[in-house]
Amino acid sequence: MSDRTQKPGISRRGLLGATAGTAVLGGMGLPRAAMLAGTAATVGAASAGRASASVEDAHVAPGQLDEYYGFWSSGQTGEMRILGVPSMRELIRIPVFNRCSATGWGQTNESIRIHQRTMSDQTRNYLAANGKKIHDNGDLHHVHMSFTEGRYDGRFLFMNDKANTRVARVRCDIMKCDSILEIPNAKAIHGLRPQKWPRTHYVFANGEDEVPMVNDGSVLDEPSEYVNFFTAVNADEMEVAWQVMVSGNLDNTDADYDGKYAFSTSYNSEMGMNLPDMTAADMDHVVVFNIAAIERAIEEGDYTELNGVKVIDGRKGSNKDYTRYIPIPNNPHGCNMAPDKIHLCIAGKLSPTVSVIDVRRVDALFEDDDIDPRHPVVAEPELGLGPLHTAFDGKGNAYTTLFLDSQIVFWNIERAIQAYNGEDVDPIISKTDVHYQPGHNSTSMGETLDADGKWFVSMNKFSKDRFLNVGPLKAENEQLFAINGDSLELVHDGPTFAEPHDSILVHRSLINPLNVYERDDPTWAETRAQAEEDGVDIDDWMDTVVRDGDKVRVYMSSMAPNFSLESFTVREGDEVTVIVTNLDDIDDLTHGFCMGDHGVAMEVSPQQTASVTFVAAKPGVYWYYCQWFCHALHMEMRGRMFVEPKDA
Ligand code: CUK
Ligand code: CUA
Ligand code: CA
Repeated sequence: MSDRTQKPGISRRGLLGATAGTAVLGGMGLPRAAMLAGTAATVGAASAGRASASVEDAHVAPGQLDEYYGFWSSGQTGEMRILGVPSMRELIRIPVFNRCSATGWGQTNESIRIHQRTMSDQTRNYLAANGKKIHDNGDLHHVHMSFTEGRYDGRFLFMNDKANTRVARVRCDIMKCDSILEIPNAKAIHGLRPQKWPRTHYVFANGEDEVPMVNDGSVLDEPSEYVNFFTAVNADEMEVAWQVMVSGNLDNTDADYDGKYAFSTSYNSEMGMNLPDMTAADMDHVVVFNIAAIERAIEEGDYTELNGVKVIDGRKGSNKDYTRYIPIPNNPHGCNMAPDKIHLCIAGKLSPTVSVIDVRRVDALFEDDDIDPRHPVVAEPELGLGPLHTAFDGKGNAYTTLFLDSQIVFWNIERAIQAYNGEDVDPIISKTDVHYQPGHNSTSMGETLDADGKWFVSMNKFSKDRFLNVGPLKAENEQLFAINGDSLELVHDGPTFAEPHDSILVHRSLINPLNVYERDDPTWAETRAQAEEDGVDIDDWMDTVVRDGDKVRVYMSSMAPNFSLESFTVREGDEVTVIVTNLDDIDDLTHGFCMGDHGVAMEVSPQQTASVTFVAAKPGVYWYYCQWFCHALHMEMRGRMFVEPKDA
């Protein structure tokens, strides 16, 4: 252990692994041209010369690094996970909407500020009435990276919370959530996608659940008064840019490669309030959002303001150029734009079909009022039972999950178009069994112009008998396949806790996180401002206790294997804030701070400042300790808090 405290500066792997491309991409806020040059060069080099992958390629020996980062959503666990692909080793979990015992996410002042920045008064009051400051659950379905000109730019990851109607952002330089945005008006943010072209200025987010336009209790069981909202989030500011009121509900969404349109599936065009009503119609629809027309409406003032948001009426029959509705069978679900820049695949769910929309034919819907609203549909292959989502290999092929059949259909888009035009061709190349009931799937770089057709992941909702029995609640199962010629070869079963919902596979050349925080990181800007007021320099060794009425601020540093304070004293009932800076500045030397018997713990990574606040309500002696194994003398890295009785 002791050699870890010698400061190597830069690791051997860092030196060996660095290329011009990764070095350029590592910095945030670099000129776009530089980032793009880096992207094209490194991805091109990595994927050149090989069209597909094989079983042998899946073996990543101990000590070797994976070629792809997999960014995974976790469904009802509310966190993001990072896996290495193709090894499928889980590398780390990034808490976002959930509370995390290890890192203190949802408990540190820094993370609570991120949670509360855009919190509405209703939410704040609701939480306060329940003795809470934040929601500590979330339902994170979809993780997507920011784009520049149709390619991942390595800056941010965006994700939804269906449970509490939020959108969050993770910074890829530190792999931490830096923003959580509560979306007004809409309910249950489900489908989420960043704009691909020219860059991710917007993140599009679908509201799935129908509610009264003003949801204050004045309207209850009157579904005819209910509406749904499509939201464009300004991805740079993490603020709502605008919303569009739509007919029917909204499920999944994607954007084109031209920056003209976004598309959303709707399974409840009926506006039903129960299952029979939601599935009554043969046709539901895809809503097309005309971005330029909507932006013009905002400029020209054709909106109403609702809870501080500019809302445009894009409902059927509003006869404006903001939206169009394309009829699609039957409770459609997945919405996936192909990297050929032309074809959008809509999975039929209750219909055994995938409807292929040619986005070049969408213009006509806005130009010609008498046109068949299905004019953009150029193929509708029948693939099997329960099609949910489609992924792509960049070679004109598509891979669709069949939930009910527990299969992946590997099919060709061009051949599906030929069949739709009456030619005698079968678009299906092969079908592969998966275990069991797949929802999402993903391919390496598959939702970008760099789709490379090497790896395929099926995220399955059931594992059934696939693993040792662990009781009534079973693991779920994500399976990795090598895309090998005309078939998918299973190379890995990955049991996971709830739930392997969705993922993206990003070439490692695009990601280069920091090993050590930069001291001017904005995460603790407010903590720094408070320290300056208290005359404490949080960048330096600090061992100061500041009393401010019944508030006490305890400033301490950590440097393996010591805290700067071996004890401090407070009075019963004081509100105590402990601020810790980790002054160690070498890779992988994280400390923690845990206050025993107070339910308080947090991560303090190299060069990070973190703080946590609690009320010292129990007189006595309490030990605080470093809860992150850091040194041979980690167990000894502890100190005492003395809580004096109030009347002493
Ligand atoms: S939705 Cu779950 S399987 Cu929430 Cu991405 Cu399709
Ligand atoms: Cu510091 Cu363990
Ligand atoms: Ca329906």
